[in-house]
Amino acid sequence: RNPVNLADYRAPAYQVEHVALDFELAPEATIVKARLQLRRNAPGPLKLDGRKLELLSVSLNGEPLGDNRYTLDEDSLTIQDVPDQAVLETSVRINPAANSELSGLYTSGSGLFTQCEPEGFRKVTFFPDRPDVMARYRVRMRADAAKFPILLSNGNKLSSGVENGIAHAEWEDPHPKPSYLFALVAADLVSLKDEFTTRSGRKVDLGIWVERGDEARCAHAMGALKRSMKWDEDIFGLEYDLDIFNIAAVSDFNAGAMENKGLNIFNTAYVLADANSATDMDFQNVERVIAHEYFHNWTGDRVTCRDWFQLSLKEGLTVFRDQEYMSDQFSAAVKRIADVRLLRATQFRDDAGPLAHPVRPASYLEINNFYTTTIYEKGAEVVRMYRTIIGREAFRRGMEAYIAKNDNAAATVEDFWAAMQSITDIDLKQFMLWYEQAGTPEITFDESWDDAAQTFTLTLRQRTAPTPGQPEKQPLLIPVAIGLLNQTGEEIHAETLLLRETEQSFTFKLPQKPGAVSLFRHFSAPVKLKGQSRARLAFLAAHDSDLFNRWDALQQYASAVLLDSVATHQIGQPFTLDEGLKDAIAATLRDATRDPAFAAEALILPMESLLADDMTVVDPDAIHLVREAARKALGQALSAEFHAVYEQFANAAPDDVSGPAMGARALRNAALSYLTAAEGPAFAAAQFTAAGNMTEKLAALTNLVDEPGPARESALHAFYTEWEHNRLVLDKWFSVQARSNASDTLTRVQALASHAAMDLRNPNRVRALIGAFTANPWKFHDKSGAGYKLLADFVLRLDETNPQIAARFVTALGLWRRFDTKRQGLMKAELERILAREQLSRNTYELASKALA
Ligand code: HT7
Ligand code: ZN
Repeated sequence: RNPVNLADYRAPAYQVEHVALDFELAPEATIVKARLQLRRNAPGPLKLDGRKLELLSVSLNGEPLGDNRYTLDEDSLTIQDVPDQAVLETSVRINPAANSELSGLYTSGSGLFTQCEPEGFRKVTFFPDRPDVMARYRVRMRADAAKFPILLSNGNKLSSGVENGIAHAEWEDPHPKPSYLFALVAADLVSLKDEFTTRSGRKVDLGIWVERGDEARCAHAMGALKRSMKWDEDIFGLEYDLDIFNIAAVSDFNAGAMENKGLNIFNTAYVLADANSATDMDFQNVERVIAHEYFHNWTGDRVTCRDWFQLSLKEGLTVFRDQEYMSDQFSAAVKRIADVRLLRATQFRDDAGPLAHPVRPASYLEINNFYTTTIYEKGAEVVRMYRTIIGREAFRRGMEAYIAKNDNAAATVEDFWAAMQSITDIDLKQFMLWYEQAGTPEITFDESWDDAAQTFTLTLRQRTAPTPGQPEKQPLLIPVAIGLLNQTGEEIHAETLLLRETEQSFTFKLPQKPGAVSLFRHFSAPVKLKGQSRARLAFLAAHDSDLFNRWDALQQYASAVLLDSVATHQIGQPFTLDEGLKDAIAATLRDATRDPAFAAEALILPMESLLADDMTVVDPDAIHLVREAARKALGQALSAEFHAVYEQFANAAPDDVSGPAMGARALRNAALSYLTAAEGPAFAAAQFTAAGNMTEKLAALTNLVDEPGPARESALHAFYTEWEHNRLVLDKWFSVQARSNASDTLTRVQALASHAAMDLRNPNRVRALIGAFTANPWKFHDKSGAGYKLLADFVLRLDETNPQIAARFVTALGLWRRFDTKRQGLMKAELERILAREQLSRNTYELASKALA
């Protein structure tokens, strides 16, 4: 198990200028013939990656090669003495039906699909499967026309037809691309078609390919695709560059979607949506993922990554672009709140544990383990900071420079940095540390007012705690957006400061002493700000004109008082509701009409996992009991206000998925959660029966499942009976039970693990049960250790069939050091049990061993 190191990067010995692929497709035995036109690029033998391929023949410049001319091992085919220009032809047999890893060519339902990022192409044919080898592709396919009438690949279609019951098609992609962007689909699908005309007049045929019967649920995805195409032209001047853009949906998929050139392949969960079966959140996820994959056409496909260490170059940048797109479609403040919520709940956690790694890692055992929130979400924050530091206009020019300079090439994060530096006088040298240093910086501050000089001085300090392999940290370049408010909350000054030192002071000449400072407005850097007083937080929660900080101040205030209550609970004292929290929630309800979506966010108390992050020794039981007690006490104390909001926002049409309608439903459902806590399940039961769409239905069910009894059983039964034939909705049925607070959740999850509808080959179903269960801290951390055992059992079962998915679940045990000694022992024992398994995958081995280190 040797790590791959960034420092060992070497250019490939050969470039592939052109590749012709010929597929005789059949589920159990597919023959792949490849013809590679090679050109020498650097010294060394020709090394082709290949895994689980049965080599049938190999020839060089038309001459068959005997097995004395090459070396073949489990992972590669190496040929010495290849001329500087050569044509290599190989023929291999593969078995897609036996491919349960869902990377390479695999079967899903009755179709054949590929997933090649990051290293799946090597399971299709022998090839230098690395992103800095960019080739032009021509693809021919043949398959049984009865089972596989639709044959798709990248680029433009040259021909297709049926002869003697055999379907055939030929595709050509004019753009050079790395092998990870190759895609093929052979299936019995139908399509929703549309078209888009680019701003320079290119007519693009759009197709979304799904199973028969699902066409009616593709309209939202198609709308999102067209909106994304237009937005990228308007905002970044980036236009689509082929005549066809296809999306194919597949039920069995390891991730959300894949940006293959001209043929995106999507998890059905991010394509199919109608109000009956999909929640508002699902609609937004479809919009976001469609946009994300479309935006990769330029940030990923046209400009790709030199090696996988640069993964955030495309992923961080593309997440940033999809965040901006979503922010333009809906409310910018609410979008920022949702993004920061996610960052804190996932990336900040990872950054504080044994799996912490920089945005550009220096080493990995298994690249599939590095599709993390650090690469994606922190990577997006890093891109956002460039913009905050140099300004919007300069950033846009920097993007143009980056794309112009690296078009059709494989780039590094230095190339992105250089493009940004090329258009600004601000010295960005220090900024590269954001890519190299792991960990979340902590910021503390001091303020002073000089009455005589009428100056206000703000002193900021930064510190990043040690992370694995990085004991010492250097100070980062941190943009700090601030607002100075007067005593009544009006803004008297706003500016973005650049913090470069470990400690640095900034002085402002002001007409009056400020009442409060609002720091890190719109979350201008991914840091933890410490040391704000409760009085300050309450003031900002009521007055800050930066909506993000107004929300954040309330969250920080609520965290502080709930953590106090946890401490009180631990010494056996009863819960009492903090008056300040009650007042802030009451104010939010009073103000709700102004921005219902914002109010809905502000009403959600800090998540249990977030409260846990601020405890030295996490006490999942106390955290849960206190948070529930607060919800109940608030529901009781503000009963009339919650009832009023619940009634007032009842009028959104069930199939209206506009921002205001979604905001109204979100607010109403937030109120429902307090009302259920305070008054029992009657409201939820009524909403369940009356629900006009899935958002209302699922919110009602979520409240109902917390209480064992007939109301819960009949709702779960009705939901199952209505939706048992819709896989995506059935996933919700699994999740809602795994997230439940009910006393019997553990035994129910155990039973669901062997339910007839549980399907280990389907990652969505596994995530619906096990992913949701690990996101239920109170139940997962049950002090018996049964939750840990259940997880480890799943990891070991899944590791045999789908190591990518298995390994992801190991991270749930990664924070074992944060718990009491009993839980520590139980979690550690499960990690050790996983590691003791012989023939553990590299994926699971890497994460389990790092978690224990
Ligand atoms: N770039 C894509 C990543 C992806 C992926 C990674 C590992 C295994 C399966 C996968 N499917 C897709 C998706 C994206 O970020 O756009
Ligand atoms: Zn992506």
